[in-house]
Amino acid sequence: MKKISILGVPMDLGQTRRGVDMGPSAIRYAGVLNRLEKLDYDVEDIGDIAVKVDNHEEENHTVLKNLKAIAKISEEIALSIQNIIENKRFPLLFGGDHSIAIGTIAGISKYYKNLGVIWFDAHGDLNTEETSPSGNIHGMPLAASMGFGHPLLTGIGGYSPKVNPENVVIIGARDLDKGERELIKSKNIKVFTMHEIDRLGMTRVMEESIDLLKKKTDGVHLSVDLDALDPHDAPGVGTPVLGGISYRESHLAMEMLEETKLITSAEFVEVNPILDERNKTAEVAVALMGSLFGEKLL
Ligand code: 5AB
Ligand code: MN
Ligand code: MN
Ligand code: MN
Repeated sequence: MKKISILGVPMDLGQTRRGVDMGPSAIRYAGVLNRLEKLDYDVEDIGDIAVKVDNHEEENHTVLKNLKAIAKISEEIALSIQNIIENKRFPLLFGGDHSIAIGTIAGISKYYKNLGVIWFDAHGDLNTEETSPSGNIHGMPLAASMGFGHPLLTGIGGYSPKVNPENVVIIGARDLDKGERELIKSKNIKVFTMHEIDRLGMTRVMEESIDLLKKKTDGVHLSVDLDALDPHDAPGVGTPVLGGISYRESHLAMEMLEETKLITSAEFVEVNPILDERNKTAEVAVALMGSLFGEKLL
């Protein structure tokens, strides 16, 4: 597909650090449009989804912060995505915090019988209301997409689940909560932690991931949380964890995905320019998009 539609979601309600709502601007400022147009794509930027919270509407008998606002915005994301797909364009989203993935996947999954998901992240994002140590919904989108969690989050788009746990691959994990480990084991979710990346190398990790998803899925969504990378390479994130994926390893991963043409939608999330060093993390995100869409070194 040679047509891309960019959608920004300046969401910061899924966590408590200020600034991640400026992620879409930072990524645009880092030159994403130019970069993709140079690769001969027809790129359309449809702007940002409005993010608002009405504190009177939120209930205090749930630990889930900003639950109603996030559910409402997720429905809007899902509708925008459907529009993009119906126009036969590739949906490319800029976050915002990772809670936006609930809406993204809800919109995308309608068009695929057997959607796969590749989740680059230091975290599992597999918490539910019961297991979350923080109440922050950006730690829950992958669980919600598989049908685990609060009905207001799992039911976006009017159906659940969106993704079969067998079609999910997590890459880069190094900070998993107890409840997340239990869900990984009980649902048999494929996780390449930093240990496997160190041990097997990114080449083999990507070969195995691609192999697994190619066989049984009819579309694959790529969700990149910039905190998957090592904080030295991507410092502008709200929940950095030492010992992450290197700049080159992350590029290799994108290059291998590009070679296989496996990816049918993508999002880049958790870029927080206030915590960043001179827009470095947004620039890394844009460089990764370059590789994902076919930039070559030679
Ligand atoms: B991110 C934590 N597991 O649930 C939680 O950045 C962190 O989207 C979640 O991966 C990090 O609060 C969410 C401790
Ligand atoms: Mn993360
Ligand atoms: Mn995440
Ligand atoms: Mn984070």
